[in-house]
Amino acid sequence: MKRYDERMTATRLSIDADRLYASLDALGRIGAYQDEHSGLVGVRRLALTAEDGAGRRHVVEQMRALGLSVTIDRIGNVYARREGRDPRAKPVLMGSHIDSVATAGRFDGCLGVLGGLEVVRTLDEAKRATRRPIVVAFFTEEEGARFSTDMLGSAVAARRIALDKAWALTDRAGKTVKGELEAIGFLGDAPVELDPPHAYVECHIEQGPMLRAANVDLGVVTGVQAIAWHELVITGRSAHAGTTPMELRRDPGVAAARIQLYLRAMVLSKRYTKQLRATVGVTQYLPGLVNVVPNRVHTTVNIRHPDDAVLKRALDELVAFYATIAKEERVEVQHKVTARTPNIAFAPRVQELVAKHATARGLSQQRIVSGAGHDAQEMAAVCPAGMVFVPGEYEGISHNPREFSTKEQCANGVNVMLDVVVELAEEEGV
Ligand code: HGY
Ligand code: MN
Ligand code: MN
Repeated sequence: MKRYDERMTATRLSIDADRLYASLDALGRIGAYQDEHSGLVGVRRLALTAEDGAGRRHVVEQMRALGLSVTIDRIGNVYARREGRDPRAKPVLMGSHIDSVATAGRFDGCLGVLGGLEVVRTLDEAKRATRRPIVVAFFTEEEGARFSTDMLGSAVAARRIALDKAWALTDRAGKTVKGELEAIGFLGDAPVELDPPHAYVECHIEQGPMLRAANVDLGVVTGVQAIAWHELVITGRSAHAGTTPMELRRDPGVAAARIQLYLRAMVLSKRYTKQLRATVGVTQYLPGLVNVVPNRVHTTVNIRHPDDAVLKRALDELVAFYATIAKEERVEVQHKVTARTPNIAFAPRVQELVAKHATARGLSQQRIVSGAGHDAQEMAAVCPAGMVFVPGEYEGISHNPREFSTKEQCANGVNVMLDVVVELAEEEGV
């Protein structure tokens, strides 16, 4: 009996890069919008909107056309199963997300889902059965851009977030996750608790500059950094912009500005190894009028660090500063933690498989920690999980219509995912 590696090299399959790229374009046309800043065509498929519903139906149609059995669970996660020689064996799962931020490109998340379908197509064309079933999944609201917490669907599947809590989350218009799942026809009836798969592999764009700058073909992802999201409501007192002396003001806008500058000082300080990344992405002044001192400010803080213990220290300092600001500016600062995940490490075994198959394909590679959150970090709680990163052009910009990876970059990543999945799907055991 030939060793796996010999057999594998002999029959190394490769995906159809044109077909993969065309499928990314086709999905990217659903929810396409003309970006007013860049003039580029971007993607806007916020979770559980009509556009997300259309994107979901488009992908489910492809899953069914491939003869996969499709299951939709109660948080709207979709799993498409290709049977294996041993239907009782735990499946190998590939997946990601197809919901997007409001100013997205066509690669973020979609590469992992459509890449998974391309792996299935390639195996089918080669009449290549695998011992284990293979499942391609997409998870609900990975971005957190509408319902305020990221990796929602995969966190429910991995039991980190309870279903009823997830269902009750609301967007800014007060619409609930459950109501919006129903509205787009994806409130499934399958249980959300995922039976732990044999392993999970996700191919995703890096969304940053490192791999392209190092001129390597792909990233072997070692883990994901620690993440915390806060939503703040800062309440002061509205007043006339002209007649109110500065010393009488209780201006939440000044408080919000001081918080943003304080974050900058924390990032630059040595206390956090200069690896802290802090972003204020949303600031809304109310009533938002040129001649009125605001009475309320809604703002968000997104803060991350490779080491959760360091992030914890930073969060303690930040929350203490909220209290200082409240006192000094005589405002009320309420903050809610809307997302909080520790840094995680991916399974060394899966990392080694990614590295081995990249080498076997003659692809250059480097280890990299993910700065972005991913569904894979939730799957890592229930099974050996890993990621293949694909470089991006234009300094790897993402969450922006300029997001771009070449056909070859995408094909390299999905081919390595194919190799890793096929090897995992032949592994013995339950
Ligand atoms: O925000 C993130 O890290 C991811 O893109 N959801
Ligand atoms: Mn993503
Ligand atoms: Mn994203």
